Amino acid sequence: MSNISMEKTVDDSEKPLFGGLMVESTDQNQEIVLSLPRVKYWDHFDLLQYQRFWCPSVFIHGIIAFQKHFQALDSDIMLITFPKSGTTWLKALVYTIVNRSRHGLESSPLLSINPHELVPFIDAHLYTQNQSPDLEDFPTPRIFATHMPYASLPLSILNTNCRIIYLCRNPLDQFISEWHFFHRVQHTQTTSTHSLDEVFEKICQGIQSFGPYWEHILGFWKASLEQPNKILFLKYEDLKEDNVLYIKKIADFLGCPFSEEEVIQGVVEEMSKFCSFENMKNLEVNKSGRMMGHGPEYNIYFRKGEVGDWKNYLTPQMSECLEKLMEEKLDGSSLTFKK
Ligand code: PAP
Repeated sequence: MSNISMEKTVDDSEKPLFGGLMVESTDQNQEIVLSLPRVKYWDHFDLLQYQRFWCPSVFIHGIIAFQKHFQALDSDIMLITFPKSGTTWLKALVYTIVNRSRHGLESSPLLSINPHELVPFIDAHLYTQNQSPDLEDFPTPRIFATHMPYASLPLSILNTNCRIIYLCRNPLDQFISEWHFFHRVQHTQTTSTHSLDEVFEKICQGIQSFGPYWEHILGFWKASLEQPNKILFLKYEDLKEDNVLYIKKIADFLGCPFSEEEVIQGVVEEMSKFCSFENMKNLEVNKSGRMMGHGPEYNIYFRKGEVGDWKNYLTPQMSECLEKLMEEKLDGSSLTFKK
């Protein structure tokens, strides 16, 4: 990996990309962070090789604090995704399913609050802003999100009955979605560009936020086979193909199945329409708001919402290369993706 630098300084220009203030690190954490291999990624942050994954430098202190201090409750729900695999959508769906007896769709908080605020990233938001965030006030069940790989989750998540819903996406669309996202974020802050080829080469080496992608997927896939009652493993393409079926599966998994009456009344179909790309994208809050007030604009979380958009960007050589790589890495797992 030629472009890994062992530079041991922290770049003062790193900004809290997703809004909010960053926590002060302890001397001990700072020492750990300075010893990690570092690569340049996008302009506003580097990646640090931490516990077998590439951690965005802007989140490292929040991630360490989360690992050290988070105490999961049996009733907690963790939404875990590889970035750009439909996190925003999953947050809206689970929030709506779980809170359906509190608010009907016509009075849903999602009409005026972006899913990322209702279901925060626990490491990148809560523990990045404060080493001991107050988590008491979250309504039960608490719903949190993270992009962390299975092997690096805090032990209390694994040792309690807290449930995990994992969502991933075909790697070709994931890559294109991430590339667009960082371009959009970057263009609002700097003028430099990163070519598709340049970023593609990196991801094929496993160098991307929370990558390697294949390790992330395999970690949750294997764990979900061993503990199907704890981990529900989902794919973006399946959710697109039969959203109603998967809304029911999520509700069953979380122990709040839809009643026969709800099904007859069409509650599930209504929920699916409410959380759809078209509906969410056109809500005023998602057109004009920003992550935590001054992070990325929310509209960049709603780009196209399709399966197969990679065909508009990748050459046949690139798609074949990435597909072959994923096949090799996922060999023997029986995991495949629709494209
Ligand atoms: P995150 O992991 O950084 O939070 P995430 O929400 O996973 O981001 O990624 C956004 C992707 O989900 C976008 O995909 P695209 O670039 O291929 O278009 C976005 O369009 C898609 N997305 C957001 N909301 C929905 C939705 N309600 N239904 C389907 N796709 C959605």
